[in-house]
Amino acid sequence: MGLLKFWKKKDQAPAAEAEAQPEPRALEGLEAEPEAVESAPVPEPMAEAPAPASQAEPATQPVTLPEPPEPGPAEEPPAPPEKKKGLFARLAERLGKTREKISGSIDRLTLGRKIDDELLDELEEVLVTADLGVKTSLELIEGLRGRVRRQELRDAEALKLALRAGIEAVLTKVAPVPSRDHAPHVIMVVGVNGVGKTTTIGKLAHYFTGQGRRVLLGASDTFRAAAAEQLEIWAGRVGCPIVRQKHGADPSAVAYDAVEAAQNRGRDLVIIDTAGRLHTKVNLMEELKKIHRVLGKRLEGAPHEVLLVLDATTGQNALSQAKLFHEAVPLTGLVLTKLDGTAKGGVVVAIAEAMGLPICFVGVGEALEDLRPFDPQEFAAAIF
Ligand SMILES: Nc1nc2c(ncn2[C@@H]2O[C@H](COP(=O)(O)OP(=O)(O)O)[C@@H](O)[C@H]2O)c(=O)[nH]1
Ligand SMILES: [Mg+2]
Repeated sequence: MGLLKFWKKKDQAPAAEAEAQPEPRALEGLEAEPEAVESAPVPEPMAEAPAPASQAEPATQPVTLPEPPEPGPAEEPPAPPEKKKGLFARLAERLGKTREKISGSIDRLTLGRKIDDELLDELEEVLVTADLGVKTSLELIEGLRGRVRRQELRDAEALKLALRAGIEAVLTKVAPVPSRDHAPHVIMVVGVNGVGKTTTIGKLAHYFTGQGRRVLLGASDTFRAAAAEQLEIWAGRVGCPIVRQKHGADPSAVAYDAVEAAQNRGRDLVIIDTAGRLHTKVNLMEELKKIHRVLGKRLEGAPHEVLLVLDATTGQNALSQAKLFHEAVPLTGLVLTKLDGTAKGGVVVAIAEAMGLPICFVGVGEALEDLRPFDPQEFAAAIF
């Protein structure tokens, strides 16, 4: 059984969490200029083996933060079946723009028209503009042509159902994550600046803690000023320890120390945050490779997962990012964020098809509970 299955095992609905979120960050591309923090120490050229934390700098401080206060007695505790329904309704609601783009366009397109080849050509265009990608859209439409000619799909509803099944099939084709049996399990999280890595890590920590995992976070984005503080805020919300060093420290050393701390403290899941931008793109990729290598030195087989976080609002651009990161570190799965408030949710389908990687989680908002294990059926249902 894959880890993905494990992730999906318990579809829990955590307590609502609506406090202030970390500072919003602008989305920036890989090519972006270096961050304008003049006084910031430049990350040093990295030594192969990370120096023991005690050598040059103050020791890495694993900080155990107090458990957040238990929520008071809920006034109307929702019954479990309702809760489940509520979550689905919520996903459907968050994906409203994508649904409007795909499902709404099909309604308008088919209004008072015969469903024929010509209509299918126009439908293909709709799918492309909904960011399903040219190749995927073409394949989906070709899959429908025979049935349309045989007049099996006579109305918009039948057409949508067929398309939904096609999309589900594309999403389900994706390989499951191989199962792993070890502790701590190490997840390295990568992605361009502003896609939502740190936020996602906070949500992941919350999700896994809810599953009874003992999580520890590693703040290896030492490049962006205040990145570690941002992660620390999330750790505080979730109530899990974090390993961090000062701004500009060697990210690999932080990652190394995080795994060590997890081993010493009996934590069974380590999630490592990384930078999304360095002085150059080459630097960034080299740094990620090094973190990957150093993690493996500390613990054989680590990192067990490398999750790439992609911002769904960037549409097809996400695909080129995925390819770039995949060349640097072997990705094992994807997390798509910001599916709320974008009409480009169809990019999920394009990416799943192109990368052959599992989409492990989707982010549908900024709060702690706005991360969901990805479920192809549920997703396809939510966009139709
Ligand atoms: N609407 C929405 N915003 C998100 C989501 N995930 C992250 N964000 C926001 O995206 C911004 C950048 O997030 P951050 O975690 O700092 O990105 P990082 O640079 O990749 O670490 C923040 O304002 C987050 O609140 C999501 O699923 N939906
Ligand atoms: Mg970050």
